[in-house]
Parts: sequence; C-alpha cells; structure tokens
Amino acid sequence: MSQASIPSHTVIDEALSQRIRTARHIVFFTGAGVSAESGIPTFRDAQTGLWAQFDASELATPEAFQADPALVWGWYEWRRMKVLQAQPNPAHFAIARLTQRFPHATVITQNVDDLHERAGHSNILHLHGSLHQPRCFTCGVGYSFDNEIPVEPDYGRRVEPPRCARCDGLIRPGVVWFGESLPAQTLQQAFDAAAQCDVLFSIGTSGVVYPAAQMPHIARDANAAIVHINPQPVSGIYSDDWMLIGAAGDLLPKLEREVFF
Ligand code: BV8
Ligand code: ZN
Repeated sequence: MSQASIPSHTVIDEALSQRIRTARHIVFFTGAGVSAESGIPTFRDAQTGLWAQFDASELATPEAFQADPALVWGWYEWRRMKVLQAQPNPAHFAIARLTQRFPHATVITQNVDDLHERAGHSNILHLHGSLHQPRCFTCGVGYSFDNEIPVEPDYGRRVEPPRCARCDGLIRPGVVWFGESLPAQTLQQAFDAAAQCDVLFSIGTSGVVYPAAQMPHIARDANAAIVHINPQPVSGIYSDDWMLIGAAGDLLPKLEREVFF
C-alpha cells in the first residue's frame, strides 16, 4: 500500500459495499466540509469583512486572543451566530442514520458546531472543542450564554468578551486553539476507535491539522477501508483508499441508498 495521487477506487463499487455491509465498527471522521452545505464557512474559505486580513489559523490562537480579545471574541460570536442560524444538512442526517446500522459506530469531528448532535447523534467526539462551551481564560470555570442568538454583522466587529463571575478573567471560546493540547481522553477515544474500526469515512477535511489528521492513517494501518468524501481530490491519500469526489450532502445519502437499499 503506498501513497498515490491517483487512487484506484473512485466510485462506490461492490468491494466497498461489501466492506461496509460486513463492518462491525464504523468511524465517521469529519471536518468543516460536512457543515459547508449548512452555510457554515470552512477554514479554507477566505475570511470576510473585518477578518479578511487574517488567516483563520492566525485568529485561532491564545496569542491572538490575548493581543486583541475583542477581535477574536467578535469572530467567534459571528461564527456562533452562523451556527445557531444554521440547520443540519443531508450529510449530518445520513451519518446519524448510518451509525444506527452497525454494532459500533463512532463520530469524530474537528468541528466546533453542534450540527451532528442536532441531526440526532449523541456522544460525538469533539477533538477541537465546541463554540457552545465558553470558559474563563484564567480560572477555567464554565460560562453560560443566554438564549439569545447574537446579532453580528457579516462585515464583522470587535466584541468585548464577557468577564468571569469568579475571578473577573476574560471569557474565551471553548475551542482548542493552535498550540493548545487536545482533550486527552477524547483524543484517546478517537485513536482507539480509528485503530479498531473496519471502515473509516474521512469527510470534508483538508487533513492538514494534527494530531486529528492522524485518524485515517491509524485506521489504514489497522487494515480498515478508508473512504474520502470531498469535492476536491484530497492530498496524501493511498492507492487502496476510496476517493469519492462530490459534496457530502449528495454522496452520503447516495452511498446509504446504494449500499443498503
Ligand atoms: C496540538 C478549533 C500539542 C478552533 C482548530 C504535529 C503533531 C502535533 C501538532 C502539530 C504537528 N504539526 C503541527 C502541529 C501544530 C498544529 C497543526 O497541526 N498545525 C497545522 C496548521 C500544520 N496543531 C495544533 O496546534 C494542535 N495542538 O497539537 O497540541 C501541541 C501543543 C503545543 C505545541 C505543539 C503541539 C491543535 C490544532 C487544533 C486547532 N483548532 N479548530 C476553531 O474552530 O476556531 S483546527 C481547524 O482547522 C478545524 O477544527 C480543523 O481541524 C482544521 C482544518 O479544517 P478542516 O475541518 O479540514 O476544514 P478546511 O476548511 O481545512 O477544509 C474543508 C474541506 O472540506 C476542504 O477539503 C473542502 O474541499 C471540503 N469541502 C468543502 N465543501 C464540502 C467539502 N467536503 C464535503 N462536502 C462539501 N460540501
Ligand atoms: Zn475565572
């Protein structure tokens, strides 16, 4: 098995259908692309408005927050508004239905939205945290948003972060920033699922951020079938992988029909 730019499987063939039908443990590993059809910008999408001058990975750091808390908090409040206004799309619903068909199924997401949960699947492994669980930057105590959807202009603005009731520290987003460690137990559960699964779907991710991007490699090393779903060919895939070119919202319901109906 070797890295290849031209994968040998590019359609849902009988070999893949058989691997899926006989699987005992399936893993769905998702990135921002699975939420794209819900209207949530991906990390690759250019930033807009006030944040157009920044790459997302420059804003998603503790240093950026400490340097300009209102700029970073405003960005996350705008993103939280987009998520609260969004609905799960057919990809989220197909994943939730498909997980019911296997003795063991694990959803590992890099996303910080709650669209997988709202599509009806619980105990999602959030490797990079959640927009909905802010906490104090200083003492770590949790903070609860009110039930209002923030009203943030698409051109962006600075928003002063709230203060901690306990220590008056700044409230920060409940996400994992670049340079921060992932939640150890969640990461270990994800590694274990990848190492034990029979099929791993890697859906809507550019696969450049580590250690999350290790998941397909761990599964492949354990002889799982690896299925990439992306409108663009994904770099760094292997000749035995399946590369299904298309939108997750189209391909996952199609795969469900072709394999199970
Ligand atoms: C860490 C939360 C230890 C915040 C995010 C090697 C080992 C360990 C660490 C490193 C390493 N090498 C480098 C590092 C450091 C760094 C890293 O990986 N850097 C990269 C840039 C090289 N990693 C870290 O810092 C991690 N921490 O390792 O801790 C440590 C501690 C101290 C010092 C060193 C190490 C923490 C990383 C977590 C960062 N937080 N998110 C927030 O959301 O604001 S990452 C963020 O970007 C996402 O969560 C995601 O993980 C990542 C990439 O985004 P994707 O989900 O892939 O989305 P993207 O936009 O890139 O791509 C979308 C894809 O969808 C595209 O392919 C597109 O074609 C496709 N698509 C579009 N439409 C559709 C579609 N697909 C299907 N259907 C569609 N309709
Ligand atoms: Zn505090």
